[in-house]
Amino acid sequence: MSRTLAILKPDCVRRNLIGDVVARIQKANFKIVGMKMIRLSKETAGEFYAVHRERPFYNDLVHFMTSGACVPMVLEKENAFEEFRRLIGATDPKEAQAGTIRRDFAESKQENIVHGSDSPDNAGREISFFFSERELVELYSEDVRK
Ligand code: 3AN
Repeated sequence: MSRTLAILKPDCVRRNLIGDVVARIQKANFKIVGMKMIRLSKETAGEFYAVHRERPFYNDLVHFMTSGACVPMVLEKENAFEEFRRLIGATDPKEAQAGTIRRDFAESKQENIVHGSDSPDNAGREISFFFSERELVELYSEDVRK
């Protein structure tokens, strides 16, 4: 079992698509072990996307990611990061395969509904960027009602 970080981006939240996207994620058998709603500051969004600092779209990306609420989630599945990248599809929704989340919901390369970590190392880094260990649910420990 491995974990990956997903972020439902401000376009997803603004367009009332949280439920639709979460349904796709659950239908694909990911287990949600962490989830919250946040509004990113310019500093936090800039730090999260620091690898893209030199790219021409960096300022617009930070502006977009701070434009409304986001929903970061920690997802668990075998081969989580690969499986999730497959479920969301290519960065550009026009290039994303039929049936992927971005193909079905996204409007542009920038406003593309959802983020997914692109390697196991980045998944680890990105999960700890948004969540402390105590915010993540232990799904497989004993039933807490007992
Ligand atoms: P992905 O999210 O598919 O891993 P990255 O990591 O290359 O894509 O890019 C991070 C984010 O930057 C994308 N999710 C998208 O919002 C934005 N982005 C990437 N490429 C472009 C582009 N050419 N024009 C505008 N925004 C872009």
